[in-house]
Amino acid sequence: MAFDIEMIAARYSKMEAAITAARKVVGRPLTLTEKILYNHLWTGNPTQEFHRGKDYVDFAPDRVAMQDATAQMALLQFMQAGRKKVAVPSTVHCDHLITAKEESNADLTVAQKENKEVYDFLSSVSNKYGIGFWKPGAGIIHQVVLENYAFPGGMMIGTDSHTVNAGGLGMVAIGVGGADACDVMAGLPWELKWPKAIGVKLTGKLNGWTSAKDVILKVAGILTVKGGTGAIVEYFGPGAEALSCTGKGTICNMGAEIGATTSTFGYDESMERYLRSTNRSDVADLANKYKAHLTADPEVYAEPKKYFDEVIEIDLDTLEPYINGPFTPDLATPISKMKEEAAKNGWPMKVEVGLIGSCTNSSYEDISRAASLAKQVSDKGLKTKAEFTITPGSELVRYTIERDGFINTFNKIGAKVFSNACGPCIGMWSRVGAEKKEKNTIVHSFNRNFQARQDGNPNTYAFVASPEITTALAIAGDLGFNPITDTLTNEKGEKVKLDPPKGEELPTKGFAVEDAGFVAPAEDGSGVQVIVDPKSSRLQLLAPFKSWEGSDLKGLKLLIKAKGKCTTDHISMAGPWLKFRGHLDNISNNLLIGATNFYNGKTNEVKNQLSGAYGPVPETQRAYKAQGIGSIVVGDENYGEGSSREHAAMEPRHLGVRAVLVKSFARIHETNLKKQGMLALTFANKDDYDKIQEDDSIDIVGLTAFSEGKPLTLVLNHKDGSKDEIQVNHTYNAQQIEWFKAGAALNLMKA
Ligand code: MIC
Ligand code: SF4
Repeated sequence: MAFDIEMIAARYSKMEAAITAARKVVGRPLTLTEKILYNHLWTGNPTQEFHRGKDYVDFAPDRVAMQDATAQMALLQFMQAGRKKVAVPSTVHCDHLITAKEESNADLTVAQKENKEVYDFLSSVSNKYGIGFWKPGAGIIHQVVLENYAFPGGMMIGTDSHTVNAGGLGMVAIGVGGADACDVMAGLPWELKWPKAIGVKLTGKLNGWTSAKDVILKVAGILTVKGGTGAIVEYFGPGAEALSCTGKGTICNMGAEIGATTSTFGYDESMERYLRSTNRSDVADLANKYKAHLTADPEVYAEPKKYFDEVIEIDLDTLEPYINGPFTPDLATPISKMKEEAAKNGWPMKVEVGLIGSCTNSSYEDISRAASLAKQVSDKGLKTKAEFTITPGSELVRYTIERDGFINTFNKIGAKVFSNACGPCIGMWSRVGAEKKEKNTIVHSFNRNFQARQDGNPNTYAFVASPEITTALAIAGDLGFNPITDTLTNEKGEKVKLDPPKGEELPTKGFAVEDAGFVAPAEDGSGVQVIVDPKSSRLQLLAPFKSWEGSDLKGLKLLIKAKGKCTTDHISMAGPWLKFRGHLDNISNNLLIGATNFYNGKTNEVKNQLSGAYGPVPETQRAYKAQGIGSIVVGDENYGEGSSREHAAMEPRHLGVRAVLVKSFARIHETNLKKQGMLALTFANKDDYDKIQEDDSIDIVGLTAFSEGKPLTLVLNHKDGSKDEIQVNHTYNAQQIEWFKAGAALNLMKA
């Protein structure tokens, strides 16, 4: 039986009335996304139409999921809200803090020891407040959610940008910062700007070497890392129905990389099969009953251009496998062009490591298809040229693939099987030799490949591909190898070709597991004690941020003018810093250390305007803080892309940065800044970025009349005594302005 089946049944029972009312107010057929959104309004059945890209709307999500690296901050905030129990079903998943080094069991034992304090904290908070706890080794949040909690037509939020994975089971699942999760767990509404709608029509059928991953690799190439901003992507068409449920999950998962709010698919037989195979026939039966409401109205898919703001069509019959990268997930190269592109750009051709798995690509189907390639290594007398690693997405998948002999097959090609955890994907990878910073190439089936993300080495060229292509390239050890056309020379000197991968969507013998890793919370947790040691380096109770002083901000120093890509990995690095995710002061020592300083092209070296000396960003900012001087951060396009980590907003807030002024923001980061009482501003004229000088003292004018839709003015006081005045825009609504005034959204909740 599924978890929380009563909640699911209750949600389904409201669908008919909500959707009928929505059709009436909107006056036309509805997309699936619209049906789900209108069925989750905080205020109940719709009485007015909401406008895409304009209206802020309050929602009532069905559930909340948190992973350990972000749950710490989310729960530290929740503890301040003074509630007894979470208001909606919620879960915590221990997956981000396990370093991949030797192999799964050994690594897990080390992690349990090293992170004991954090795991104890998370499990006791979960126990106290009625939150389901998935212990270390249980699996990666999104895979576990897909296997246990996602349901067609539902809405959830999660403190991780890849929460969107649950779109593979027809949900609207959205990544948020911990403060948003905290609101929903405390029984408050969750606010989102009504999204725009992108439709992706899939025709044909995957074949040969192509897999679901290639769909999203291609879409990323078309839309780029910014192209999905503010939009929900809805996939449909005969090609969509022909995909497996987990393949749909892969596509939705990596939709985070195009900045999309989320992606989703209509309910179909692949979802029914997946629900039944994961022990949720009760959900499948309910979904079958309400089928018509769990997909768009037929008119929409018949004439998509009338109902979506943008429509993309992809023919799966002719889709080629793609390899995306290096350093950005949207640089898409079809496999047939890779040899040429790599040579042209000087990308290292030798593949050192192939890594499969992660939250987006570790389904039974993925693993069985990759294993069919690994099997050919001995069958054809080949030798695998690169190292090869696997990070299974969950214990359910790991146990089942072991039973079915796949782990054995991978072991035969010298693979390392890491824990069911994020591992190398998030930089928790103790890669031998990475400290030498040599130029080298790796290929993986994860979804992010920002510079230095996997192994901390800025000279690692990381490429993203399907598990099948990753395996083939690891066998060949060559980035330019195209398994569709090229041959390999085996140990006997013969030329051999790899046969296209073959696999099974779901295990014929069914899934199996001994201990999936779930710990249910106490019925009554009021007696449970949550202990935070005041001397801890890993956990720190939060002190409230100060409220706004009631005046314009004068004499802010420019902390850094960041140049080019500035993702949350640049603002608050993961990997070795993950251990401080529960300790705001300690993690603040990584503030913006990865961002490139516009004035000298260097990372972590900015001018301290008080001393004139150059030094690390966190130190420089601490010097301003010590003098009670505020500062401002300036950035480029899509600032804060990538993760949902609110540390990227809390650290600058904690250290006394007052505003972040950029050409454009990524959605989650912009909201995180607002929630923490910061000013998130954009240039009205993007060229004004060039007017910001290194020694500027900056005034923000207009705050006493801060209101929705009204730009603010910035006065740039240059060192030579001259001045520039520029206009800056913001997207704060009335409620969000109150957050700014109170010093943070949390301060209002407590008031
Ligand atoms: C990621 O893939 O970058 C992460 C680590 O899962 C993040 C969350 C985090 O920073 O903890 C995400 O995608 O939101
Ligand atoms: Fe973990 Fe990577 Fe998935 Fe993020 S993208 S949840 S780090 S496996």
